[in-house]
Formats: sequence, C-alpha cells, structure tokens
Amino acid sequence: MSEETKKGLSMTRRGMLGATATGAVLAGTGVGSSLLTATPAQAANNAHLAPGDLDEYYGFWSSGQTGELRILGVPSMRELMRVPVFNRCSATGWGQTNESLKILTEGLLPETKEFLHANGKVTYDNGDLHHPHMSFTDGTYDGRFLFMNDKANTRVARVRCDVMKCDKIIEIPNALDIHGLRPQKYPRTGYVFANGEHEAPLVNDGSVLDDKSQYVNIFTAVDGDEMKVAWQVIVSGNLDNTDCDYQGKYAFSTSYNSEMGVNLAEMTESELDHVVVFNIKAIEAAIEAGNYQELNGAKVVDGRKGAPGNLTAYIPIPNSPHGVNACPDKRHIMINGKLSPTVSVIDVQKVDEIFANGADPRSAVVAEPQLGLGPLHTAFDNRGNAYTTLFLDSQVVKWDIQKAIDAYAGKDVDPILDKVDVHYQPGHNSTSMGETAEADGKWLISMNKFSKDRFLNVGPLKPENEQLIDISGDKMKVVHDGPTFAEPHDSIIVHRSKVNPVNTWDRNDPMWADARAQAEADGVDLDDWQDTVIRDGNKVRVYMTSQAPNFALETFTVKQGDEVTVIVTNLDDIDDLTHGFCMANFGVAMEIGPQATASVTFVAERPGVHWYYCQWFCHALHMEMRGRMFVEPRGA
Ligand code: CUK
Ligand code: CUA
Repeated sequence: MSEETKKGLSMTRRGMLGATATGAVLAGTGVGSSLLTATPAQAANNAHLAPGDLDEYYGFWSSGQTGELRILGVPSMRELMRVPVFNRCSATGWGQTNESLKILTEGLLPETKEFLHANGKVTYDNGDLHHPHMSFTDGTYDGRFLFMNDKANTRVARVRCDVMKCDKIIEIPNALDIHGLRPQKYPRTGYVFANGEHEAPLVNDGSVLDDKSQYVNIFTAVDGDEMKVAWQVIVSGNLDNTDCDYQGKYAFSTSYNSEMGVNLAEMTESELDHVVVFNIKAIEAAIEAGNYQELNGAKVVDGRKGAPGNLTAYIPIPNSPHGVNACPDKRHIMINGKLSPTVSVIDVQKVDEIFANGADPRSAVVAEPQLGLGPLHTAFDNRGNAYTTLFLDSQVVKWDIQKAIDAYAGKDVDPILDKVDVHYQPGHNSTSMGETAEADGKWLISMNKFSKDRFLNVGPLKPENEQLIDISGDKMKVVHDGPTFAEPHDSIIVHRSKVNPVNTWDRNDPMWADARAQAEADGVDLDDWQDTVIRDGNKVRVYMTSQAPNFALETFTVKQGDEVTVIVTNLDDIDDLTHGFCMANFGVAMEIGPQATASVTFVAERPGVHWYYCQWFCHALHMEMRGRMFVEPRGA
C-alpha cells in the first residue's frame, strides 16, 4: 500500500469519526451539548443511523393488498425483510414449495378447496393483510409470534418470530372477510380476536338475499397456540376494528354498520352506531355449559342485542366508529369516531358495572373529546398522552387523556396539546411499544394513504408515505418521510430486546417434517450428504444437498411426464449463507436457508437438457453452482 493511500485511508477514517461525533452533538440539545450531557431520551431520539449501526426497534408492517409482512428498522425506516404470507414470492418460492403450499392449503375449508379446484388452483393467490400484531404475555410483547388478518379471503395467519416465516394460515368459517385483529394481552395470547367485517346470511347457501333479518356478523376467538377457532359470537351490526383490555376480561369491536345496511346510504343512516363488548368469561362459560350451536365445525354463541346470557354489551358511539385502541394505563379504551370528530374513551372498570348490575352502557364512556375531522386510530406514549390520526384534516393530534376526562366531567380544560401536519390522509399510527404496557413515548409512525407531491413522480400509481415523528418532546416533530409500495396499512414498533431470531435453521424444524418423513421412508438421511434419486412409479424424488458452491448432484435423469420432487438440503451452517434452487424454464425457484430443507414438485413435461442453478448469491463461484436435469422423451 502506498504512503499516499495509507494517508488517504487514515484521513478518511478520522473524517468519519469526526462526522459521527458531530452527529452525536447534533442529536443533543445543540450548542455546547455532547453525548455525555444529553439526556438518555435525547441521545436515543436521533433518527439518523450511520451505516452499520443497528436500529433500536423492529417495525412490523403490514402491506395491505400486497399480502406480505414487512420488517423495518425504526427509527432508520430501513426495510429489513419481506415475509411472504398471503402473497406469492418469486425469490423464496412461497406458494410453490411443498412446505409453503402445505401451510397455504391445510387451513382452508373443504368448500373453499373445492371452489379453488374448480378454478384450477389449490389456494388463493392474493391477500389483503391489514393488521400485524405480536403475541403478548402479561401485557407486553413476548417475541413468540406475529398474527395477521387477510380481509380478502377471510384468513388469519401466524408468523414465527424465531425464523420470521409464516407457519400457519387458517380460514375462518361462518365469518366473511376478517378485518380487525388483535391478540389477547393478558394473561397471555391465548386468543387472537378477529372480526368478520361483511354481513351475510348465517347459512349462506344461496337461499337468502334480501331478508336482512337473516344477515349476521361473526366475531371469532382463534386459539393462537393451536391456530384453531376456539369459539365464535353472532353479533348485531357489522364488525370493523377490535382490541382487548389488559385484564383478560373483555374484547371490544367497533361497528360502523349497526343499521345492517347493504349500501352506503343505509350504512350511514343512524346517528349512533356502537362498540360491542365481548364478555370473555361469560362466553367461555356458555360454551362450557353447551349453550352453543355447532356450525361448520365452530362453536357459535348468540351475542346479538337482547340475547340471553350477558355475553355482550352494546355501547352507543357516534356515527361510524373505526379504530379501537387500548391505552397502556390498562384502564381506557379509545374508540375513534371517523365520521364523528370525537374519540370516545371507555373505562374498563365501568364496563364491569354494565355486566354486573345492568348499568346504562353509555355510563362506561368517561370522555369524548372533539379532536378534529376523521379520527381513525390512536396511539400512546408513557406520559398519559394519546395521538390520534385525523384522516380528513391530514394531521396527528396529541391530547391529554386525563384532561379529556376532566373536560367531559365539566371542567374548563382543553385536552388538545399539539397538532402536526402529515402528508397526507393518515390511517393507522403506532408508537414505540405503544400498544403494550411498556409504551416508551419516543417515536410515532403516521401511515399516510397518499404521498401526492412528496416524492419524484413515478406515474399514476404513487407510493404511500409513512412519516416518522419524534414524540419525545412537548411538540411533535416530523423527522422522516418513507415512501412504500402498496399498502403500509398498519404497524407495530417493538423494542429489539423483545425479538431474538435465529441465524440458522434447526435441522429438526417442523417446517419440513413431511420431507423428513418421506426421506426416512426412502432410506435417505436428510442430515447427511444426499445425492439420491428414488423412482416410485412415475414419481421421482431427487434428494440433493447444497454446499457452496456445489449441488451434490451435477446431473439427474427423469422421463417426460414424470412427477419430479426435488428436495434440497443446505448443509452450510454459516450465517447468511442461503442457497437457491431454480429449474430454468420450469417456473420453479426456491430459497434454502442455512441448515434448511426445502422441496418443490413439478411435472417434467419438457424433454431435453435443463439447467438448474442457485439463485441466491452465495459464493465467488455462485454462477458455477448449477447442474443438469435430463428429461428423456416419452417412449424413448
Ligand atoms: S383499518 Cu385501514 S385505516 Cu383495515 Cu386498520 Cu383503519
Ligand atoms: Cu449457492 Cu448461489
């Protein structure tokens, strides 16, 4: 190395250190400040991360109609990973590998399988993933699972947080179009509550169209450990969003269509809609006592207005409420007004009175501040403040919960503390740890439905815009714009101490249990070197290991028309050493993570020489990591 280069390097290094130090000073209170004198909150609330620095939080993002889960770093807003769930993925083979197809098909209802089959499919190709939420223990995230809904095809999915892959998807019977979804907070998840949004006849077999008295909506409690429906409740009115308390007693669901209308005019007719409160213990007791009907394999109780058993309560709420958000104070539930400029604050202690003594349901409402136009969702800090998105005003409003309660009781106080413009039309928002009892009041994400002029024009379809807002001070401050593709619908911000993913797969992972069982039947050891081709009638199973930069098999031969299953085991156990298997011109590709096994099945209907190659860059000789499949023509 020349003296000149050395000098250049050392100068660059010094320059970089200097820049980092300057950054730290800027993050503090300004002139004369340094990292040492800045308070911890100020030092932490620097949105700028230098290359190589790690974020303090994981952000788990939905993607709406894209159907996948995304992982971002917060506060950098860097996209870290995409986890396919309801969508198809060209890179990982999700929706194509046998392992993913099992997950995508095993939880479908029999009639759905029949319907899909008639359309030449085995599962749905699309999904509409709105609400990703982590499992809880004792009111805070426990890093086990993420649960999410599919509004498009009435499903609930689970992602394992150890490997960040989806392991279960179930279709919910009887309900239509799962929207609001939340895991139980206490004592643990437990239940995952899921709202069927759209009304339909309870027995929807084509015999009823216009008789609205036969239309119902269904609330579902999924057992999150088993991923099975635990029970369902028939309700009056429709169901939009949901959340639950910190006591394990109640779940709350908004209804914007208490009218049970089937068009816009009918749905918005009434001045008052409602929130349904589900009395979890009473519902469990009713199931225990056998007071349910069994419908499509689910235990269904009647929680409609006036039904016996005290299973539900209906609290009147001004026109068309939307989001439901439980406050980290473990006492208040916010019902966001949407068409009403208000947020209705429910006190869970007063809900006890409704069920115990038949108190007027409205008596549980302890505040109803007027916040602005189009309140949709509310998030929280750890200082008694709430942050509500105002869709029509394109603002986030910060308000003091106690002051709102005082004002409702007649005191002359204004609960509104601050408003900040966001760009534009926010839907969901989320704060760091804000949907847990460990809200820390540092960051707020405003998930805006429109970006309009905020970014370079990319044609008629624009990205959405999610903005990072510093909420550590008295005034909210927008510090970052983040364009994203369809559609960043909802998010949670989880402290990194809660999540601990592995670097390599466990060879005994249940994900490829079927492949393991088949290998055992074929006398193949999946944990050892594999270069075995097994013929079983016209079914051929090709077992091969991958180890950078080689596949164990340089070539294998099958016959035209054979059903070929390729089972690849990645024997590399080094971090980040993922291989792929792509069979060119067969539309076949998959990811095989370090120490993972993955398999894919196709019909070898094209005679000739076909190359398979590794499509995840793994080695300097990655291009050479390939082999040939020879397909002998039929009759040869
Ligand atoms: S719902 Cu869309 S803005 Cu699906 Cu969470 Cu409120
Ligand atoms: Cu193995 Cu690229």
